[in-house]
Amino acid sequence: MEKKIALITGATSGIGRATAMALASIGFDIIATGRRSELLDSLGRELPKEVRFLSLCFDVRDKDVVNQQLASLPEEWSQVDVLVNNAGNAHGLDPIQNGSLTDWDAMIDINVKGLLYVSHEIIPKMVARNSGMIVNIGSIAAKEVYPSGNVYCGSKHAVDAITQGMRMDLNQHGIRVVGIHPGLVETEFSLVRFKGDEHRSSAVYQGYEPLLATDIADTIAFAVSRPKHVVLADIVILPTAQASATLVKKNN
Ligand code: NDP
Ligand code: 8X3
Repeated sequence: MEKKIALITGATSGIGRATAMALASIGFDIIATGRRSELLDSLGRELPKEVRFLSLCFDVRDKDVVNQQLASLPEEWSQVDVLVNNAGNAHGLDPIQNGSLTDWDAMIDINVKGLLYVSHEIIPKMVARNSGMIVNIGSIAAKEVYPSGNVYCGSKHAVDAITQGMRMDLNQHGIRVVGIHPGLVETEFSLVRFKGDEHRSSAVYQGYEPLLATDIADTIAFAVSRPKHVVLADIVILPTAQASATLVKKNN
């Protein structure tokens, strides 16, 4: 049987990296993207030898580069069966009146426009084949809003709306669209949000057991391996200690 290809954005760390490993372990060849080429290289070295691996180093904010990288995929990589739109982050956690335009641009440009730029290159080829799956990584912040989460929550609500829209428009082409919405997962997420402040970022995950990137990756692997007549359309995954975006039971 011909091996299938998964393209995972933001595969240099956290959920994306774990997803690349999980999909490789269930038989996918992997296209991994991100901006840190050395981390893409180390992912390639960790994958089993029988897994074909292509790394593409680019910033999802640059639509010309996204087009250049994805429109001209080598023939043997051009049929992407599963696209995991994972690249994204929060930048800052400030009340709206103190918000930074740079942070707002980053979140809208990466989480929303970046997802669209990548999808724009891949979807037409799926439509031409009447086959494929798109997994969009939203968040509990796509379902709820929390204080000072304003623009991040807005960007993830947009991902949720775009995911629903994709499912409607691609339905007639047999393309399955999955929304995955994690709660608190311990990755580099908070380190990026708090601009490298390790003390502040590690505090986010103290006093309870957060999700691991592998918890999300395992769920994605389960979703992509369902039979063709099944789509896990919308999945919220929380740590047991978390009841909502604002309610986490801590042991202190
Ligand atoms: P990480 O910071 O560990 O990973 C983020 C990934 O996105 C990295 O691989 C990073 O790669 C990539 N990325 C960020 N900006 C860009 C860019 N401009 N161009 C290309 N790639 C980029 O965080 P997570 O693994 O936690 O986050 C993955 C997704 O999960 C995000 O969409 C996030 O919003 C979502 N999420 C995370 C949760 C959490 O609690 N951790 C909960 C809910 C959702 P590089 O820096 O090399 O470019
Ligand atoms: C990441 C989870 O609650 O920090 O999307 O927004 S949260």
